[in-house]
Amino acid sequence: MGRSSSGAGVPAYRRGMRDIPRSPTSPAFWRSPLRGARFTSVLGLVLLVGVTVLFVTGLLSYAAYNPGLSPVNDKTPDKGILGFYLFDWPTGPHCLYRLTQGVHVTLGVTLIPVLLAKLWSVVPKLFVLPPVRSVTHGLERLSLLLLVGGGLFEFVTGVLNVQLDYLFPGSFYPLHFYGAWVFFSAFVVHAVLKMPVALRNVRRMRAGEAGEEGPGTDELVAPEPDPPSVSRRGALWFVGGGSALLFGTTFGQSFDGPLRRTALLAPHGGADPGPGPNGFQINKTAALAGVDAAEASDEAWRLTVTGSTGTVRLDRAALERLPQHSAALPIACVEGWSTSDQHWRGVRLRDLAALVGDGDDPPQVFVESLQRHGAFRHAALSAAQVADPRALLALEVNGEILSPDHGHPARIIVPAAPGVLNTKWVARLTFGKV
Ligand SMILES: Nc1nc2c(c(=O)[nH]1)N[C@H]1C(S)=C(S)[C@@H](COP(=O)(O)O)O[C@H]1N2
Ligand SMILES: [Mo]
Repeated sequence: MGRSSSGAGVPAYRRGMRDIPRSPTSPAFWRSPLRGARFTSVLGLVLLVGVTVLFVTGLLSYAAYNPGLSPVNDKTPDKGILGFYLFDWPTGPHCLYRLTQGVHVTLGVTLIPVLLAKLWSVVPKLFVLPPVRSVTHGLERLSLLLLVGGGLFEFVTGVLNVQLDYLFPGSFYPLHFYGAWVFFSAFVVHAVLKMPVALRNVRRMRAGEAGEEGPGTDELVAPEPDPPSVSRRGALWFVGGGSALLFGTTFGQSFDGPLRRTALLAPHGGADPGPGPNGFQINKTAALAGVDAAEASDEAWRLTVTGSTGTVRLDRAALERLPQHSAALPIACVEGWSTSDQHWRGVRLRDLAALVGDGDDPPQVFVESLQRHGAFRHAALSAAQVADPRALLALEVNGEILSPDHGHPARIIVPAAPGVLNTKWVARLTFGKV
């Protein structure tokens, strides 16, 4: 091992007093005394738990979009057997999506330092020669390619989507969805192969055993390490500190008020919502969505409702004459941010279904906004969502008329659903369609 393995013809340069091979394919090129199976094992076990939670909450998020109501909500029509697990997203508990998606995004951000440290800890293996020693070795390396590539892809697309406000509105869902399956499949193979060793390493470490860690037994350990500037334990604390910092500047996005201001890394939406009853997070302002103020005025606006017995058109006064109901529900965005419960007031979706002959066993509904361009101006709600007594076409929030940015004259609000289904500036409801 060591210098001799740099091989003939590999140039060496001098750093301090020692010759260091210039080629990363030589084990002696890697000098950090931190690398070793134990360091890698601790990070690996953290990721085992964390990535599994990310995968499950991610699949849940996909189910929450009502992908069965294709093609309106489903952006992944070719999902095939990957959709085997899908189920009808429930309408309770009312903060369900706030919880699952808050965990998904905040945990994903928090795990970034762990992922990077884990990759750094095994990077010498990438350069091992010969690249393929046998068929099994080749297959193992191929699975690592999917693992590392898939993992980086999922983290990068996730962060871009959160930070850059739906960077790829149409294609993010299929990309992140298929990527998740590739990544997680490779992850399961890797975990099954490595978990016994990782657990043994961590147990030994906790028992304080010196063990026989060294160049001979542990291929991650540098054969000729530089003198340590920080202990392994110190390095793990450093990674944990990075995660704690990201967590501390992200989790506030799931709350209102002063806590939200601690969410320095969270996206802040299209506008400062300001104070007052309408003063909670805004995803896209009326101006950004290109909603015409004249069209959305109480005088001009009409709601068109279609169902089995035909179509009715209602103006605001007619809607206000229908029974008004209240529901305390949050907005919970796929980007991970959410609000606390807001007090919405308006007409029940099932009462609107009853106006057009669909009151007894309300079917799903296709919702269309005044908005003419851009994503999220349509949504499909399931029959269970229409039937829920808390599902409203809201006219007011927190005791005040909806502001233009929150969807005046009327918006959908549904318990436990992702924010993207809570269509603003609603113009048309078609029951039984989709
Ligand atoms: N017409 C329309 N409705 C919409 C959207 C939109 O872009 N256009 N964005 C949706 C998304 S992604 C979210 S998270 C919520 C946010 O609601 P808020 O801006 O009132 O907080 O509105 C939803 N309703
Ligand atoms: Mo959203």
